[in-house]
Amino acid sequence: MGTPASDQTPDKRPGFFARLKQRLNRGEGLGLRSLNWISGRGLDAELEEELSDRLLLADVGVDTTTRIIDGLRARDARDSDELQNALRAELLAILEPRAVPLDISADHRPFIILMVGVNGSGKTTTIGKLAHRFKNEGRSVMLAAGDTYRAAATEQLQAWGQRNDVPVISQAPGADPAAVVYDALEAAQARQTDIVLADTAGRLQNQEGLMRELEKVVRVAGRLDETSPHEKMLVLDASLGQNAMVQAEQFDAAIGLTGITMTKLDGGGRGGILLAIADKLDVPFRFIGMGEQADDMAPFDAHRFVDALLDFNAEDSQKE
Ligand SMILES: Nc1nc2c(ncn2[C@@H]2O[C@H](COP(=O)(O)OP(=O)(O)OP(=O)(O)O)[C@@H](O)[C@H]2O)c(=O)[nH]1
Ligand SMILES: [Mg+2]
Repeated sequence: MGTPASDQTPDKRPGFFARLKQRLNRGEGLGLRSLNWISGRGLDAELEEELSDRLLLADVGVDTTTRIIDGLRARDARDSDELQNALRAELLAILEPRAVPLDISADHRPFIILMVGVNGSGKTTTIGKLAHRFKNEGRSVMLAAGDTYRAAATEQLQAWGQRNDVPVISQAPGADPAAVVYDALEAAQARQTDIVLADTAGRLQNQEGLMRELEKVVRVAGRLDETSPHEKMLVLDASLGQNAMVQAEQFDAAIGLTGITMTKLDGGGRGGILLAIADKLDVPFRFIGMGEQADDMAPFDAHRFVDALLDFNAEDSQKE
């Protein structure tokens, strides 16, 4: 699969997925490199158990681990090469259907992207990164400061707005977030802006009142254009492991997610949580983030992600 041109970092650092591979495998990654892949050996009971343990440790979760092992058994690999290929195929079968890029359709202008997630997951930073990306693509962008709760949330968004030279629509602290988003939509329509990125306050998935507030933001965003928000993007901290799964399920149940961005893949998580979520929820991964800078993000690419996860050959992680 080709790499979109926008993936390339302008500096001398290794490419995004090469860095991801280094990050995920700096600790143990999926921990498969050290598995005893004895040549001529298929999937025997011992290897099956070891492999299950590694997958579970990497946040893949019981259900998905079981499914992967069952799938491997069915593929009946006779030696380590076949087994590694079979594993690659199993992981791709789970992730590939979820690698659906965010399509900023020209039919919707402004195209509204609502960012949701728990406190500190990386919503505001991801907005900054997306604004940077969209500007580079030549689109006009506006930010909506829908986090009216946290002190300094608006200032944080304004800093990203300044850095990317895009306007930020905000109101006084404590204002109704739905009203801020509505204001921004009106302004974006008037100015013919291509994309509105709407920030929201962090909230736990079990805070019922706050989840209802999010439903209201969604409803109000649909007043000017009933298809809006065009993207309801959950931002998930990949280092939270299985906890991220609960968040994904509950945010999806509350507002019907259309996309997920995984952040903090540099944060010590092993990346297996993406497999667990992809296996359980029919919501595509749009982007993955790995750092705090504007270009520390890339569209999700299932092949390259699986490649980074598996890292069977140490020498592979040096190239790319
Ligand atoms: N290492 C790392 N840090 C990140 C990443 N994304 C965001 N951060 C940092 O995580 C912290 C929280 O990020 P924010 O973007 O403020 O998160 P938020 O979801 O907007 O947080 P609230 O508004 O408080 O709910 C900040 O210090 C970010 O710089 C990432 O991919 N990797
Ligand atoms: Mg924020």
